[in-house]
Amino acid sequence: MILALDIGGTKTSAALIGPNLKIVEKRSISTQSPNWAMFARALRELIGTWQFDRVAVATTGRIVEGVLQPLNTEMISFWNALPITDELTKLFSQPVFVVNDAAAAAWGEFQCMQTSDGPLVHSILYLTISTGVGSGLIVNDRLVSSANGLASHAGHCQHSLPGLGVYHCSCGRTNCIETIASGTAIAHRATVACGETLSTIEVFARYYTHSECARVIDQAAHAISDLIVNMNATMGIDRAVLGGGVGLLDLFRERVRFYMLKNPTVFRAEITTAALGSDSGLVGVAQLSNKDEA
Ligand code: BMX
Ligand code: ZN
Repeated sequence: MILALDIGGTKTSAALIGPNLKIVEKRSISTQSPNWAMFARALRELIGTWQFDRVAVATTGRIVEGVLQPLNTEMISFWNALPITDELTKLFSQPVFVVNDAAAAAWGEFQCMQTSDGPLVHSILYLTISTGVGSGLIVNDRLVSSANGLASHAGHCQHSLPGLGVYHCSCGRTNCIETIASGTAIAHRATVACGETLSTIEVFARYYTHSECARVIDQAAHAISDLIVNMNATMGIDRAVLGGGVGLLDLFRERVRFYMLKNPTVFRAEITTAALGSDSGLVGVAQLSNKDEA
Protein backbone atom coordinates (compact mmCIF):
# COMPACT_ATOMS: atom_id res chain seq x y z
CA MET A 1 0.00 0.00 0.00
CA ILE A 2 1.16 3.56 -0.73
CA LEU A 3 0.42 6.65 1.34
CA ALA A 4 0.04 9.48 -1.18
CA LEU A 5 0.08 13.13 -0.02
CA ASP A 6 -0.83 16.17 -2.09
CA ILE A 7 0.34 19.28 -0.23
CA GLY A 8 -1.12 22.42 -1.78
CA GLY A 9 -0.96 26.03 -0.66
CA THR A 10 -4.43 25.80 0.92
CA LYS A 11 -5.31 22.12 1.44
CA THR A 12 -3.40 18.88 2.00
CA SER A 13 -4.97 15.61 0.83
CA ALA A 14 -3.87 12.16 1.94
CA ALA A 15 -4.89 8.93 0.21
CA LEU A 16 -4.26 5.29 0.83
CA ILE A 17 -3.49 3.74 -2.54
CA GLY A 18 -3.81 0.03 -3.28
CA PRO A 19 -1.55 -2.24 -5.39
CA ASN A 20 -3.67 -1.44 -8.50
CA LEU A 21 -2.77 2.26 -7.94
CA LYS A 22 -6.39 3.16 -7.19
CA ILE A 23 -7.46 5.30 -4.22
CA VAL A 24 -8.87 3.21 -1.35
CA GLU A 25 -9.53 6.04 1.08
CA LYS A 26 -8.97 9.81 1.10
CA ARG A 27 -8.89 12.53 3.77
CA SER A 28 -7.80 16.17 3.91
CA ILE A 29 -6.71 18.97 6.25
CA SER A 30 -5.77 22.62 5.90
CA THR A 31 -2.11 23.21 5.02
CA GLN A 32 -1.99 26.42 7.04
CA SER A 33 -0.22 25.84 10.34
CA PRO A 34 2.01 27.94 12.65
CA ASN A 35 5.03 25.69 12.08
CA TRP A 36 6.24 22.42 10.56
CA ALA A 37 6.05 20.48 13.87
CA MET A 38 2.35 21.26 14.23
CA PHE A 39 1.64 20.49 10.60
CA ALA A 40 3.49 17.15 10.94
CA ARG A 41 1.42 16.28 14.03
CA ALA A 42 -1.82 17.09 12.18
CA LEU A 43 -0.68 14.90 9.31
CA ARG A 44 0.07 12.01 11.66
CA GLU A 45 -3.41 12.32 13.18
CA LEU A 46 -5.01 12.47 9.74
CA ILE A 47 -3.35 9.24 8.66
CA GLY A 48 -4.34 7.49 11.91
CA THR A 49 -4.01 3.70 11.64
CA TRP A 50 -3.49 3.45 7.87
CA GLN A 51 -0.86 0.82 6.99
CA PHE A 52 1.54 1.47 4.10
CA ASP A 53 5.08 0.63 3.07
CA ARG A 54 6.05 3.77 1.12
CA VAL A 55 5.13 7.45 1.01
CA ALA A 56 4.66 9.37 -2.27
CA VAL A 57 4.40 13.15 -1.94
CA ALA A 58 3.24 15.77 -4.45
CA THR A 59 3.89 19.22 -3.04
CA THR A 60 3.65 22.84 -4.07
CA GLY A 61 7.15 24.33 -4.50
CA ARG A 62 10.49 23.36 -6.04
CA ILE A 63 12.17 20.21 -4.82
CA VAL A 64 15.97 20.39 -4.86
CA GLU A 65 17.72 17.26 -3.55
CA GLY A 66 14.90 16.50 -1.16
CA VAL A 67 14.67 20.09 0.12
CA LEU A 68 11.56 22.20 -0.45
CA GLN A 69 12.53 25.54 -1.97
CA PRO A 70 9.38 27.54 -2.72
CA LEU A 71 9.24 30.05 -5.53
CA ASN A 72 6.21 31.72 -4.03
CA THR A 73 7.69 32.34 -0.60
CA GLU A 74 4.46 33.67 0.89
CA MET A 75 2.34 30.63 0.11
CA ILE A 76 3.41 28.50 3.08
CA SER A 77 5.38 30.60 5.53
CA PHE A 78 6.77 27.80 7.67
CA TRP A 79 8.73 25.78 5.17
CA ASN A 80 11.32 27.74 3.27
CA ALA A 81 14.25 25.33 2.73
CA LEU A 82 12.52 22.52 4.62
CA PRO A 83 14.30 19.13 4.23
CA ILE A 84 10.92 17.57 3.46
CA THR A 85 12.17 14.13 2.40
CA ASP A 86 14.12 13.64 5.66
CA GLU A 87 11.34 15.09 7.82
CA LEU A 88 8.69 12.81 6.31
CA THR A 89 11.02 9.78 6.50
CA LYS A 90 11.40 10.46 10.24
CA LEU A 91 7.65 10.97 10.63
CA PHE A 92 6.51 7.80 8.86
CA SER A 93 9.59 5.51 9.08
CA GLN A 94 9.09 4.48 5.44
CA PRO A 95 10.83 5.42 2.16
CA VAL A 96 9.64 8.81 0.89
CA PHE A 97 9.45 10.03 -2.73
CA VAL A 98 8.76 13.78 -3.31
CA VAL A 99 7.93 15.68 -6.49
CA ASN A 100 6.24 19.00 -7.42
CA ASP A 101 2.42 18.87 -7.28
CA ALA A 102 1.74 19.95 -10.87
CA ALA A 103 4.41 17.57 -12.21
CA ALA A 104 2.75 14.68 -10.35
CA ALA A 105 -0.70 15.65 -11.63
CA ALA A 106 0.62 15.93 -15.20
CA TRP A 107 1.89 12.36 -14.94
CA GLY A 108 -1.42 11.09 -13.51
CA GLU A 109 -3.39 12.72 -16.32
CA PHE A 110 -0.94 11.52 -18.96
CA GLN A 111 -1.25 7.91 -17.76
CA CYS A 112 -5.04 8.22 -17.92
CA MET A 113 -4.82 9.23 -21.58
CA GLN A 114 -2.69 6.20 -22.41
CA THR A 115 -5.38 3.82 -21.20
CA SER A 116 -8.45 5.58 -22.61
CA ASP A 117 -9.67 5.16 -26.20
CA GLY A 118 -8.63 7.67 -28.84
CA PRO A 119 -5.40 8.67 -30.60
CA LEU A 120 -2.20 8.33 -28.58
CA VAL A 121 -1.02 11.51 -26.93
CA HIS A 122 2.72 12.01 -26.32
CA SER A 123 3.08 15.58 -25.06
CA ILE A 124 0.84 17.49 -22.65
CA LEU A 125 0.85 20.58 -20.50
CA TYR A 126 -1.02 20.27 -17.20
CA LEU A 127 -1.92 23.51 -15.41
CA THR A 128 -3.24 23.67 -11.87
CA ILE A 129 -5.03 26.96 -11.34
CA SER A 130 -5.45 27.03 -7.62
CA THR A 131 -3.73 28.90 -4.76
CA GLY A 132 -0.97 29.47 -7.33
CA VAL A 133 -0.61 28.55 -11.00
CA GLY A 134 1.42 25.34 -11.24
CA SER A 135 2.49 23.55 -14.37
CA GLY A 136 3.69 20.08 -15.33
CA LEU A 137 5.02 19.18 -18.75
CA ILE A 138 5.27 15.83 -20.54
CA VAL A 139 7.24 15.91 -23.79
CA ASN A 140 7.54 12.78 -25.92
CA ASP A 141 6.24 10.57 -23.09
CA ARG A 142 8.73 11.96 -20.54
CA LEU A 143 8.09 14.18 -17.54
CA VAL A 144 10.24 17.30 -17.90
CA SER A 145 12.32 17.98 -14.78
CA SER A 146 15.49 19.86 -13.88
CA ALA A 147 18.10 19.69 -11.13
CA ASN A 148 17.12 23.15 -9.86
CA GLY A 149 13.49 22.05 -9.53
CA LEU A 150 12.33 24.97 -11.67
CA ALA A 151 11.05 23.00 -14.67
CA SER A 152 8.25 23.65 -15.48
CA HIS A 153 7.09 26.60 -13.35
CA ALA A 154 5.26 28.24 -16.26
CA GLY A 155 2.97 30.19 -13.90
CA HIS A 156 6.00 32.43 -13.33
CA CYS A 157 6.27 33.44 -16.98
CA GLN A 158 5.09 37.03 -17.45
CA HIS A 159 1.74 37.84 -19.04
CA SER A 160 1.48 40.45 -21.80
CA LEU A 161 -2.02 41.79 -21.19
CA PRO A 162 -1.97 45.60 -21.51
CA GLY A 163 -3.22 48.11 -18.94
CA LEU A 164 -3.21 45.95 -15.83
CA GLY A 165 -0.57 47.83 -13.88
CA VAL A 166 2.33 46.21 -12.04
CA TYR A 167 1.74 43.13 -9.92
CA HIS A 168 4.58 41.92 -7.70
CA CYS A 169 4.86 38.15 -7.42
CA SER A 170 6.20 36.49 -4.27
CA CYS A 171 8.86 34.83 -6.44
CA GLY A 172 10.52 38.26 -6.85
CA ARG A 173 9.42 38.94 -10.44
CA THR A 174 6.64 41.28 -11.57
CA ASN A 175 3.54 40.43 -13.64
CA CYS A 176 3.86 36.64 -13.39
CA ILE A 177 0.77 34.88 -14.77
CA GLU A 178 0.20 33.63 -11.21
CA THR A 179 -0.37 37.24 -10.06
CA ILE A 180 -3.49 37.61 -12.21
CA ALA A 181 -4.71 34.07 -12.96
CA SER A 182 -4.47 32.04 -9.72
CA GLY A 183 -7.59 31.55 -7.60
CA THR A 184 -5.98 33.78 -4.98
CA ALA A 185 -5.33 36.52 -7.57
CA ILE A 186 -8.85 36.30 -9.01
CA ALA A 187 -10.41 36.73 -5.55
CA HIS A 188 -8.02 39.55 -4.65
CA ARG A 189 -8.45 41.48 -7.90
CA ALA A 190 -12.25 41.18 -7.84
CA THR A 191 -12.30 42.23 -4.18
CA VAL A 192 -10.38 45.41 -5.05
CA ALA A 193 -12.49 46.09 -8.17
CA CYS A 194 -15.85 45.55 -6.42
CA GLY A 195 -14.92 47.11 -3.07
CA GLU A 196 -16.15 44.10 -1.04
CA THR A 197 -14.47 40.88 0.08
CA LEU A 198 -15.18 38.09 -2.42
CA SER A 199 -14.04 34.47 -2.50
CA THR A 200 -12.99 32.91 -5.81
CA ILE A 201 -16.27 30.96 -5.97
CA GLU A 202 -18.26 34.17 -5.39
CA VAL A 203 -16.39 35.89 -8.21
CA PHE A 204 -17.32 33.05 -10.60
CA ALA A 205 -20.95 33.11 -9.39
CA ARG A 206 -21.11 36.77 -10.46
CA TYR A 207 -19.65 36.26 -13.92
CA TYR A 208 -22.91 36.96 -15.79
CA THR A 209 -24.16 39.73 -13.51
CA HIS A 210 -21.10 41.79 -12.50
CA SER A 211 -18.92 43.22 -15.28
CA GLU A 212 -15.94 43.70 -12.91
CA CYS A 213 -15.98 40.00 -11.97
CA ALA A 214 -16.32 39.00 -15.63
CA ARG A 215 -13.36 41.24 -16.53
CA VAL A 216 -11.11 39.70 -13.84
CA ILE A 217 -12.03 36.14 -14.91
CA ASP A 218 -11.59 36.92 -18.60
CA GLN A 219 -8.16 38.44 -18.01
CA ALA A 220 -7.12 35.31 -16.08
CA ALA A 221 -8.46 33.05 -18.87
CA HIS A 222 -6.74 35.17 -21.52
CA ALA A 223 -3.38 34.93 -19.71
CA ILE A 224 -3.77 31.15 -19.35
CA SER A 225 -4.68 30.79 -23.03
CA ASP A 226 -1.60 32.83 -24.05
CA LEU A 227 0.56 30.64 -21.80
CA ILE A 228 -0.77 27.46 -23.44
CA VAL A 229 -0.10 28.91 -26.91
CA ASN A 230 3.44 29.91 -25.90
CA MET A 231 4.12 26.44 -24.49
CA ASN A 232 2.69 24.91 -27.67
CA ALA A 233 4.99 27.09 -29.77
CA THR A 234 8.03 25.95 -27.77
CA MET A 235 7.18 22.32 -26.96
CA GLY A 236 4.53 21.23 -29.46
CA ILE A 237 2.04 19.89 -26.93
CA ASP A 238 -0.90 17.76 -28.10
CA ARG A 239 -3.20 18.81 -25.29
CA ALA A 240 -3.50 21.23 -22.34
CA VAL A 241 -5.22 19.86 -19.23
CA LEU A 242 -6.70 22.23 -16.67
CA GLY A 243 -6.90 21.26 -12.99
CA GLY A 244 -7.10 22.90 -9.58
CA GLY A 245 -10.16 24.60 -8.07
CA VAL A 246 -10.39 27.20 -10.86
CA GLY A 247 -9.08 25.04 -13.70
CA LEU A 248 -11.79 22.43 -13.12
CA LEU A 249 -14.63 24.95 -13.58
CA ASP A 250 -16.48 24.57 -16.92
CA LEU A 251 -16.88 28.34 -17.19
CA PHE A 252 -13.14 28.92 -16.88
CA ARG A 253 -12.29 26.23 -19.45
CA GLU A 254 -14.78 27.76 -21.90
CA ARG A 255 -13.26 31.24 -21.48
CA VAL A 256 -9.74 29.82 -22.06
CA ARG A 257 -11.06 28.12 -25.23
CA PHE A 258 -12.61 31.43 -26.35
CA TYR A 259 -9.22 33.20 -26.19
CA MET A 260 -7.44 30.20 -27.72
CA LEU A 261 -9.62 30.56 -30.85
CA LYS A 262 -8.17 34.05 -31.47
CA ASN A 263 -4.86 32.37 -32.40
CA PRO A 264 -3.89 30.94 -35.79
CA THR A 265 -4.90 27.25 -36.01
CA VAL A 266 -1.34 25.91 -35.87
CA PHE A 267 -0.80 27.40 -32.39
CA ARG A 268 -4.06 26.17 -30.85
CA ALA A 269 -3.99 23.24 -28.45
CA GLU A 270 -6.89 21.04 -27.40
CA ILE A 271 -8.04 22.05 -23.91
CA THR A 272 -9.60 19.58 -21.49
CA THR A 273 -10.24 19.44 -17.75
CA ALA A 274 -8.43 16.89 -15.57
CA ALA A 275 -10.02 13.43 -15.99
CA LEU A 276 -8.97 12.56 -12.42
CA GLY A 277 -10.42 15.81 -11.08
CA SER A 278 -8.75 16.79 -7.81
CA ASP A 279 -7.05 13.35 -7.53
CA SER A 280 -4.53 13.82 -10.38
CA GLY A 281 -1.66 14.70 -8.00
CA LEU A 282 -2.36 11.81 -5.57
CA VAL A 283 -2.67 9.18 -8.31
CA GLY A 284 0.19 10.65 -10.37
CA VAL A 285 2.70 10.71 -7.53
CA ALA A 286 1.82 7.13 -6.55
CA GLN A 287 2.44 6.07 -10.17
CA LEU A 288 5.72 8.00 -10.31
CA SER A 289 6.99 6.46 -7.07
CA ASN A 290 6.15 3.03 -8.47
CA LYS A 291 7.92 3.84 -11.74
CA ASP A 292 11.04 5.06 -9.95
CA GLU A 293 11.31 1.80 -8.06
CA ALA A 294 10.77 -0.31 -11.19
C1 BMX B 1 3.46 28.14 -7.15
C2 BMX B 1 4.63 27.23 -6.77
C3 BMX B 1 4.57 25.94 -7.60
C4 BMX B 1 3.22 25.26 -7.50
C5 BMX B 1 2.10 26.24 -7.86
C6 BMX B 1 0.71 25.64 -7.62
C7 BMX B 1 5.48 27.45 -4.48
C8 BMX B 1 5.25 27.18 -3.01
N1 BMX B 1 4.58 26.96 -5.33
O1 BMX B 1 3.64 28.64 -8.42
O2 BMX B 1 5.59 25.06 -7.20
O3 BMX B 1 3.18 24.12 -8.34
O4 BMX B 1 2.23 27.42 -7.05
O5 BMX B 1 0.60 25.35 -6.25
O6 BMX B 1 6.42 28.09 -4.83
P1 BMX B 1 -0.79 25.14 -5.48
O7 BMX B 1 -0.43 25.22 -4.03
O8 BMX B 1 -1.71 26.20 -5.91
O9 BMX B 1 -1.24 23.77 -5.87
ZN1 ZN C 1 6.33 34.65 -9.99
